[in-house]
Amino acid sequence: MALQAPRAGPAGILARAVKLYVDRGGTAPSPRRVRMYLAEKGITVPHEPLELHRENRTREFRRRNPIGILPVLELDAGSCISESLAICRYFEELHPELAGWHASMAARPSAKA
Ligand SMILES: N[C@@H](CCC(=O)N[C@@H](CS)C(=O)NCC(=O)O)C(=O)O
Repeated sequence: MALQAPRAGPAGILARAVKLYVDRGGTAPSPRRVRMYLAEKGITVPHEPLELHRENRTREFRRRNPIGILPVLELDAGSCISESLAICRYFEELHPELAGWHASMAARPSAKA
């Protein structure tokens, strides 16, 4: 599923996810957590793969995340969200209707840990 028109997101902010910065190899655990979450929800976001330990440490990338780690979600409003759980929660609030964390009450606590 491609992301639809923006709606009121977390904190009532209208913003659309435009790009998810991940590691090029796809093996880093935190970016993988977000990719797995999005796959389970059926949400598609354009990915920008970066070479881990190099491209994520550039001055340009640190404008998106001052501590220079992945994943980072860039929004069309120009702001960025770092921290894999915060990114998952952003999508969860935008798309609670899609199966994911809400699919199983029993699984929910471990998914959010
Ligand atoms: N708590 C953060 C951890 C992020 C993190 O440690 N990212 C690693 C990859 S798993 C990273 O970008 N390392 C790059 C570096 O150290 O240069 C999250 O969940 O997003």
